[in-house]
Parts: sequence; C-alpha cells; structure tokens
Amino acid sequence: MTTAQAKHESASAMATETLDVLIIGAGFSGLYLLDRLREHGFNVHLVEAGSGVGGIWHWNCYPGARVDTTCNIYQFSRESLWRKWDWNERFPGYAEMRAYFEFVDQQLDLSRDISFDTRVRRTHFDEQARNWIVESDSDTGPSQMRANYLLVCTGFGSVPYTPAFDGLDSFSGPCHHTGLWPQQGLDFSGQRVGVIGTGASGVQVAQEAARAARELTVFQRTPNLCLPMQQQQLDATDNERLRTNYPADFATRSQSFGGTDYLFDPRSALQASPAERTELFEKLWAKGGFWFWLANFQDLLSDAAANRTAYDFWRGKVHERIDEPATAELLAPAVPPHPFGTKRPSLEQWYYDMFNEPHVHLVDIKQTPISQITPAGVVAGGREYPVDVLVLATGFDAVTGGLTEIDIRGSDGSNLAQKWADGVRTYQGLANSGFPNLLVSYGPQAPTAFCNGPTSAEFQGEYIVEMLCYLREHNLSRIEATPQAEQAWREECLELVRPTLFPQADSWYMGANIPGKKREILMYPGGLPMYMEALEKSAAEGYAGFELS
Ligand code: N01
Repeated sequence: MTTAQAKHESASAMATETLDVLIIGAGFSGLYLLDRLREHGFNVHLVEAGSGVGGIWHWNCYPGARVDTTCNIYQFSRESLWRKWDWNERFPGYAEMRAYFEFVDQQLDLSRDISFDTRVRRTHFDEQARNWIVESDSDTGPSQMRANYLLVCTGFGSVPYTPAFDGLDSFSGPCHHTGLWPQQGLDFSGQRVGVIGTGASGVQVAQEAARAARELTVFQRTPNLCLPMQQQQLDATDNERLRTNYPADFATRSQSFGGTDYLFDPRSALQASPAERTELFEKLWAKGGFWFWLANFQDLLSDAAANRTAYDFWRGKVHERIDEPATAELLAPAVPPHPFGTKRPSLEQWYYDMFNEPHVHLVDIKQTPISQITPAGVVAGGREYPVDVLVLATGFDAVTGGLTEIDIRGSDGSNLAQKWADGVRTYQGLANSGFPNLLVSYGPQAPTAFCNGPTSAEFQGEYIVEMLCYLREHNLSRIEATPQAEQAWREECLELVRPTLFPQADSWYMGANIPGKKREILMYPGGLPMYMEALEKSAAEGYAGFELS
C-alpha cells in the first residue's frame, strides 16, 4: 500500500471510530500529551496544521529565529532523550529546534499517530454521546473525527497579527509576517529590507537583515528593553558537563516562578546598597539570557522604584554601545516606555551595535506613525522609506487566539470566543464551564508565557494525564468546570496581578496588542509552584471545582 493510500485508509477509519483523546497541535505540549497518554493505554491521535512537528518552531523560521531560554531546560526532561541529544548552541536557533523535534519524534515514534496539514476549523460537544465532533480542513488527513476528550495545545503564538496598514496589499515586493515565514526561506542579500515591529521577532530578524541587506530600516513604535543573550557554541565536552547538571536543573524548575533553573534573588532592590545593587546587576548581565529579568531582586516586578534601578542600569549599558545620542535616546529613552520586564525582553546579540552602521536606519513610528504602505515602501511622517522586502514582525493574537480562531461550541451550542468576548473565563487555565471534556495546555490563565514552554508542557501535561486516568479508573466519562470555580479562578488571576507592575505595560501579556481585545492579564500571575499547588489541592479533593459524572 502506498503512503497516500495508508493515510486515506487511516483517515476513513478515524471518521468512524471514537478516539479516547484527540490533541490539536504538535508543539511541546501536544507531543508530551500524545506520548504520555499512549503510554497509559489511551487511543489517542494528534492533528497539526503544519507539515511537521515543532509548533512555533515550525512556523517561525525567519532568519535569526532563536530560543530565549537556555537549551538545558528548553527540552523534555526525559532521560532517554537528553542522554542521546547534544546541543550546538546555548540558545538554539530554529533549525536546531526543528532537528530536536525530529529527533524526539523519531525516538518516541510520534508521527504514526499524527495527521499533518490538518487545520481544525470547528468542533462541538455532542452531549448525548459525551464526545467532541471535530471538523478540519485537510487533503490527506481526516476531515471529521470524534473523541471523548479534546485537548487543545495550540500554543500562545499560533495566530499572527497583521495591522490593517493602508495600502499593504499594494506592496510590490515580498512581504511576510515572521510567524508565517516561507518554509523555503528568503534571502535578504543586497536588498533594502524594512522591518515593522521591534518585539523579539523584529529584533532577531533585524539583526540578521543588518548583516545581509544593502539597507535596513527598522520601524519602532515602542523600544524593546533587550537583554544580552551571551550566546555560546557548545561542543561534546560542554554537553557532557551540561548533562551532569540536568537532573538538578530540571528539579529546580518546580520551585521557580517561571519554570526555570534559577530563582529570584530574595533581597529587595531598595534595601540593597547601591554597591550591592550594581554587583548583582553586573553579575546577572554577564550571565546573559533572562537572569537579569528572573533572577534579579524579588521586588523588581512589583515596586516601581525598585524597577527603575534596573531600568537605569539597563539604559546605561545600551547607551554605551550607540554612537549617535539621538539614536541611543530613541532605543533607550530617559523616561521608561514601561516598567522593565513587564513586556517580555528580547535577547539581543548585536542589535544595538548595528545602529552605528550607516546602512541601518531607525524610524520612530510613535512620533511619526505609518500612514501608508506603497508599492515601493513605507510612508511615515509624510516621508516614503523605499523598501524591497517588507517584514511584518507585528506579533500575535497571543494566548487566546489559537482557541478563539477555532469555532468551539459547548454543550448548549454556545461559542467559546463569544463567551470570552468580555473577559477570559477558565478554571485552572485548563477547563471551561459549558465545555465538558475540553482541556487546554499552555492556554490562558495558566503559567503559559510566564513559564518556560517545555516545563509547562510537562507539569500541566502530567496533571491532565492523571486526570484522564482518574476518570477512566472511576468509570467517569464527563468532566466540566463549575461556573463558580471558574469565576473564582478569574478573580484570583486579576487579584494576583494587581500589586504587580505588569498592568502598566501595553503588552500581549495583557491582551493590549490587539485592537478591541479585552485588556486583562492572560496568564496566571502566581508563578508555577503556586499554580501546581492549586491544581494538586483540587485533585486531592477529587477534582474540586469540577463536576464529574
Ligand atoms: O511580537 P510582539 P513578537 N504599527 O507583540 C509592533 C515570543 N518570541 O512576535 O510594542 C506599528 O512582542 C509592536 O509595537 P508596540 C516571545 O515570547 C520569542 O516580536 O505594540 N507597530 C511590537 O514592537 C515574544 O514576546 C522569540 O508599540 C506595531 C511588535 O510589533 C512573543 O513571541 C522570538 C503595530 C510586536 O511585538 C511575541 O514576539 C520571537 C502597528 N499597528 C518571538 N502593531 C524567542 O526569542 C504591532 N506593532 C524565543
């Protein structure tokens, strides 16, 4: 039988059988759940819109796309995997991440239970049968499936956001969003490249463009408070050394706010002397990565004056690297655009230095907004900036978009996106009242983007696996969050974020990057240990907050 015939047969079989579990999305969360649920004897299948595994690393293949978490914890903690895998870089690029996902796929034989190029469009809960009917667009995979449990693992950044720039369609050259980059790549050599947006994607792609392009114009609305990556190449000896530390690194994740292998410094920035502050700041700066953000004084993200000490240190470091004072002021202004760390900092390598080069230009589109895109370039402040290639690094309908773009209908036929129109409601960031047997991993009101992705995939994933095992063992076939538990969870999220500085930034953490989206914290702000404690308490009480039958 040919592969196409085999796929067709398995698609037909799936149209008639009822799976125990259907998973949407082949990133860290979805793959973890597929593997673990299979190990527990569930009949499980996974559908993925892309043509390969890797989730965000499949789609974000723009030049420079790179992880912002060190490789030791940006991987599964399963020993049979890390024993056999060597990393080439401390912060791996997208190509290395893709190779890692292929390795995991091969080691765990995951693809045999995955339908690729299959995008789920609609799904509804059949109350009588107690299962989900899922419809997708696919030429080769199943177009309709039934499953007792539906696990949505679409990640925080699967729906790119493109602003409605006047004339965008008229642009005559290649124009791509970083989150939908052409799989065959795009060469910047000798081109005049324009990058709109200076989030992590914009910073990364601009750095690469600066090296290849004839001219690079960066359109900045808000400066990114970037941190030094301190990249390192890793050889076999480095990997052996890393492996000896992995068990301790993985163990630390459960104690840290963001599922990392380091913790906040327990001291207050304001109680420390200026010399002590500088000492810690310098130490964390030299380590690179997110240490300056997540291993810094514990009051940095809750006290404005403490935060300002870090901002001023950061600003000084940036100014040292930029020749032109006006450019330095645009990139690192005297008045902070938002408290440091309340928008996710990007990790940069030569981002600031590149603005000293004559072919790299910075345009302040806060002062002079983009009024139009023409066939030949970008118009801002009445001036046309000529561009051959236009890069839209304008972000994502983050955290909720992957769920709300699917027409998900619950037991009374109502739609999840409508339910969330005036504010997200979940219980434990996992479940929804009115939507029985639907569970979400790496979604809203969970640690999600406040947490390292693989850590979240494993911690939340294991909780879901245990929950499904519990239901099976107790001959139960339906689980639904109660409206009261959901309301209390929402209030807890809003309450926990109130004393922090996060609400002060117009960030995607706050849903503030999408016009018309409700402005509210989209993550659970209590940190991973507190989150897992709440989940474990509920489980110990027979899944308090849920109705089981
Ligand atoms: O998106 P963003 P991203 N006119 O939303 C600008 C992860 N990630 O794709 O700040 C003009 O952060 C917008 O301006 P402003 C990481 O978690 C990780 O860069 O709203 N500009 C901003 O500059 C990251 O946080 C890596 O004023 C407009 C930019 O577009 C998350 O993904 C790499 C505009 C969007 O920045 C998202 O990052 C890449 C408009 N109308 C991504 N609308 C790693 O390193 C938006 N902008 C692992």
